[in-house]
Amino acid sequence: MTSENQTLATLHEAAAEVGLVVRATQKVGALPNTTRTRLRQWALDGRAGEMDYLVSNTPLLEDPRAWKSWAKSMVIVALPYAREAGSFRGGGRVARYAMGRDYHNLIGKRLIRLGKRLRTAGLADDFRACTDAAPIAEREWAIESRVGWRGKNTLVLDPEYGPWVLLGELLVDQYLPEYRAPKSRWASCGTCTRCLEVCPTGALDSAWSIAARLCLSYLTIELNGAIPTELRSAMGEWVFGCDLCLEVCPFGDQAGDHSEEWGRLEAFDQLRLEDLLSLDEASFLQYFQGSPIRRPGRAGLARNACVVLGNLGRGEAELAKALETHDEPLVRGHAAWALGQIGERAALQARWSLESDRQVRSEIEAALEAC
Ligand code: B12
Ligand code: SF4
Ligand code: SF4
Repeated sequence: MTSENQTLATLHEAAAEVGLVVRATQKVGALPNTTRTRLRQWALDGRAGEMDYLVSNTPLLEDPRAWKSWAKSMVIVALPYAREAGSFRGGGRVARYAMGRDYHNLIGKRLIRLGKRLRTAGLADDFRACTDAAPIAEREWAIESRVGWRGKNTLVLDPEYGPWVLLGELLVDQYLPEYRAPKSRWASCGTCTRCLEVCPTGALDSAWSIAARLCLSYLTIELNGAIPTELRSAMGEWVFGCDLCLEVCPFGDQAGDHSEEWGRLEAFDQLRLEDLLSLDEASFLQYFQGSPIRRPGRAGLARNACVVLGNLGRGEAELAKALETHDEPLVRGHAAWALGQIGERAALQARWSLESDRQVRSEIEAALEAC
């Protein structure tokens, strides 16, 4: 065995020991010029919404050495997570990646263990585990290294699991031999446009590019303030994230069920959407411990639940109580909108003269006009 093959064998073995499969190793450097230009243009076009970190991180995204000057190689992993569609008890859909353990923890910890093993084997000294929350253009690197190809929904499509894979990388300070899957496993979207057609907000306004500020995943998870009124109906039943452009992708049809590995958060069987409106901070943190659902915070999740209840036309009593008593004006405002959708004038009128927050008052007025 050559020393390069020996190194790769050690790497694959170490990865298997920590529950990962190495999909590629790649030399770290600047992304190709065309990709860098697209990244910059995307930010300039205002498609990032409030995610300013994507815009300010553009130089780091273009070349990981601007972030970690010691980085020489990148090990890329991709974990399948396909599973049954998820929801809260009685409805309110949740993106499948969030139905079980938080992938940031799961992949992150495994990558750290891999890094330690590489250090012991003399293949790394410094290393950094990355998954999602790091200034790395993960899909670009996965595509560069042939882990998969770019779908029109902008996601990396894996030959086996379609869009149902989560990506992670380990940056290391030593050169590892390059390893890539053969390109023969690649396919392409061809004439398919299912994801563009199914997107309820028009976020996928052109193939291979997303207006993130319109995506339900952004609106329900990343956005801090009010959800723009004109997009609330398009949320349908989605209370956290959205999987529509993954569910329609034919490359995901044989992705299998990986729920056993990821587990299932008990809160989804215990809580109804209505219950989210009255959670206090301590119970919110307890129910969603170790879950990505914590990301929008207690108020953000209750805000989303109000919109979905309005769309489903249920939960009048809980919405009226939230309008009257919720400590967050953001939630009171969205409860007002939902009551307007359901046609509950009495609750709106009763609150209008008592409400002191200007934004909530204008939500009540708009809701009264809408009923
Ligand atoms: C910000 C972010 C979001 C944003 C923006 C999404 C996006 N598509 O960029 C929001 C909040 C909307 C989001 C949603 C989701 N996300 Co997200 N997200 C990220 C994050 C942190 C950064 C992505 C980024 O930099 N976007 C910036 C722009 C510039 O990317 P872009 O629109 O794709 O632009 C490129 C292309 O348009 C391309 N391009 C444009 N025109 C053309 C033309 C041609 C011919 C070509 C070849 C290329 C091309 O050039 C641009 C620059 O490269 C990554 C993790 C990471 N660090 O990379 C995860 C990540 C992309 N998300 C992920 C997931 C799972 C999701 C969701 C499925 C979660 C959910 N169920 O709700 C949805 C999917 C929505 C969708 N269709 O993308 C996974 C995707 C895994 C995969 N298989 O690809 C990632 C990689 C996280 C991870 N570690 O696994 N996400
Ligand atoms: S996740 Fe939903 S809202 Fe976002 S691009 Fe896909 S279909 Fe559209
Ligand atoms: S749904 Fe069709 S167009 Fe969209 S990513 Fe999948 S194969 Fe490509």
